[in-house]
Amino acid sequence: MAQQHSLDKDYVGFATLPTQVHRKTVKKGFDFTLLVAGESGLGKSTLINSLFLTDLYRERTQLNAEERIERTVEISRHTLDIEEKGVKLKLTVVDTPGFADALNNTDSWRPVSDYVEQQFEQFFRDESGLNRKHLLDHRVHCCLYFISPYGHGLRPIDVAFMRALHDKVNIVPLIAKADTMTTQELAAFKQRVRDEVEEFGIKLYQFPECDSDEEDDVKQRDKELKASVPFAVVGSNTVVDALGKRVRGRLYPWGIVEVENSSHCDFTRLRSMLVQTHMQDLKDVTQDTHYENFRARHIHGMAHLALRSHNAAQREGDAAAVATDTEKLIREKDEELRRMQEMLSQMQNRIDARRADRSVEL
Ligand SMILES: Nc1nc2c(ncn2[C@@H]2O[C@H](COP(=O)(O)OP(=O)(O)OP(=O)(O)O)[C@@H](O)[C@H]2O)c(=O)[nH]1
Ligand SMILES: [Mg+2]
Repeated sequence: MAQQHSLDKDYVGFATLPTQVHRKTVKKGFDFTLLVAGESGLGKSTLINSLFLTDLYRERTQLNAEERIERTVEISRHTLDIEEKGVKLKLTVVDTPGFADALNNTDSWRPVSDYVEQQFEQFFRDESGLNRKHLLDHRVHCCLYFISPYGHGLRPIDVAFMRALHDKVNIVPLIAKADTMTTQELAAFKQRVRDEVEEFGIKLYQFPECDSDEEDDVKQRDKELKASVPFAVVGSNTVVDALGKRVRGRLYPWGIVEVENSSHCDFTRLRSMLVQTHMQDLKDVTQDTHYENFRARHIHGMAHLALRSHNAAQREGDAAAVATDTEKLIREKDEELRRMQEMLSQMQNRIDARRADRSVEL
């Protein structure tokens, strides 16, 4: 498969983005923000590095066990400018190291949820401000949520996290370290996760329907993609030798698990979904659904707050507050009137001066 071949080589595949959107955007470049979340040690950083063929965490030092237990949720943002076939992509990866590894995990999702909200707030402020031309958009377009392969499906923390975030961000669930399961175990695990997602009313990112006029192989790939959810992934930053071929993989005494082999895991399906086929849709859903919901909530919240303080001022007979408002309004109107009068008298002076000039000439 030509596309598979290109994925196995030296680039990640976002050069197809121009076909996803209008050419004008190509010049400006694309931006995309991905957030990874899940328990510590599930391979989030490793997978991100594998996805974009880069080492985002070169300077990172390993924490000892004691620090891990005491650490709470931390959030870090890495921005990466990558260029492929003349197409620029500004990729931002938001990592949540240590998620759920503290002893008390109640509300572990809150910092991530707050982070997502803050990005909306920032965008809302910038969008309605004067600096619209240089708008920085850090809104999270996709959240890759890592599910531990060691449990029996979703754990309460997974359910709580996804339910808390599903109205704010596109959630794409992943089964971490899929190399720790056999093919049958993996299939059963995936089914259990799908059932539990349904049972707990979790709203995952919905892949759009494939156009009916698409070619058969596109339809087939789309079907496979949807059937792969939750994506089983394997990450590795080492290149190993597989029958004379250098591949990104994990070397075991009994053989090699190849990260980019679609019969070993869903890594390539996930990557091509993110960068080749669904990046624009993830951004559209973020803008049209999640951001619009935020805006509505935010504006409603602001109006509610204003109304409440107004009512409170009135109810408590706090005439002073109302009077201050009225006074302020009168002062503003006065000022406006004064400026207009000034302008008028200047105009009158100019007209008078011109008339005087003309009568001298005559
Ligand atoms: N078996 C297996 N091990 C993996 C995989 N991905 C990463 N690892 C290993 O798991 C360990 C933790 O990987 P990280 O990428 O640091 O995990 P993380 O989720 O970023 O952890 P925190 O940053 O602490 O939240 C490392 O020793 C990796 O080599 C995988 O797919 N399979
Ligand atoms: Mg990490």
